[in-house]
Formats: sequence, C-alpha cells, structure tokens
Amino acid sequence: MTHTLYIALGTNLGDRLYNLRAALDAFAPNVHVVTESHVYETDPWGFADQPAFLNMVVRAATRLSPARLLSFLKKLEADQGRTPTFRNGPRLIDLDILFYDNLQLDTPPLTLPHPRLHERAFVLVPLADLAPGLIHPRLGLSVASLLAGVDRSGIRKFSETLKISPHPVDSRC
Ligand code: PH2
Ligand code: MG
Ligand code: MG
Repeated sequence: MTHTLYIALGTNLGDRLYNLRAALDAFAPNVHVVTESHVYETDPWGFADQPAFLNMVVRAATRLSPARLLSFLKKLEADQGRTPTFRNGPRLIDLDILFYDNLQLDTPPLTLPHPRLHERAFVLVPLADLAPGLIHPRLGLSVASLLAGVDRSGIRKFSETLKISPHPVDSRC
C-alpha cells in the first residue's frame, strides 16, 4: 500500500541548498519524491535571532508506516549532522511530516497533520505550490484558504527549483 505524503524541509546553517539536496537524495528507497515546491528564503519564526531559513515542501510516496517514517526521517537528520539545539532554534536540516494521506494521528512522538502547519507561512507558501486545493482533514479548510489567513511578508522566492538530478521511479516505494 502506497501512501501520499507532504514533507516540509527547513535549514538555516551551513550550505543551505546543499542541505536540502542532500536530504532529498537520501530519501530513496524509502521515500520517493514526486514533486518539489520552489525554494523560499524565510525570516526565522518563533526565535528571531538566527540566520534566515531555506524552506521547501515535497509531495512523496512511501510504504512506511507513520512511526517508521518518523524514525527514518529522524535518522536522516542525525546522519546529515543535525545536533540538538532548542525549540525553534537553528538547525542544519529539519524534516517534518505535514500530511500522511488523510490520517489524523495523536501519539506522543507524532501528531498528524503537523499541529502547527496552519500557522506557518514558511510551510503554507511552498505547500500551496503543490496542493492549493488540499483539504486539511482536521480543520476542513484548503491550503489556499489557510494561506490567506497568515502573514507571508517574510517569505521570498529563493530559487525556482533545487535543480537536483531527476528522481528515478523506485519500484520499492
Ligand atoms: N523551523 C522552526 C522554527 N522556525 N522559521 C522558519 N522561517 N523556517 C523554519 O523551517 C523554521 C522556523 C522549527 O522547526
Ligand atoms: Mg520544524
Ligand atoms: Mg522537526
């Protein structure tokens, strides 16, 4: 059974474009990227005194369960060199699951959809590139209407695409 996912990527330390590219390249064979948003440079949210982020969102397919997907992404973050900081603090790479099919999940390690996605222009702007009509299963509102409710002034397009190598379809996903 293949599941449809939306994953948000964020980085504000080191070579930020490289960090995005390296994370997506490490997804195979567990997560197959289908479509990528543009890349945005975004003012830091939650804790202001840190470098600007690059953010993007991908639509992807996986056969992993939510719990295994979370462990996989946490391991990728660690393998890429992310070290613990503080809440909303600087990070080399952050990989957050936004949606997993229409699933609503409330477990200590994982809440789905991502519990703060509707407050964050740095997530909603790239998500709206891919899925403006997607309905948030808990809120019953489209991504476009959620985006209309947030301040997007700190979000600037950084590049049209990540220009990474094309993702070959992997039959294991
Ligand atoms: N991530 C955070 C906290 N603040 N701000 C921006 N602009 N982009 C992020 O990805 C981000 C943030 C916690 O994960
Ligand atoms: Mg995050
Ligand atoms: Mg995270």
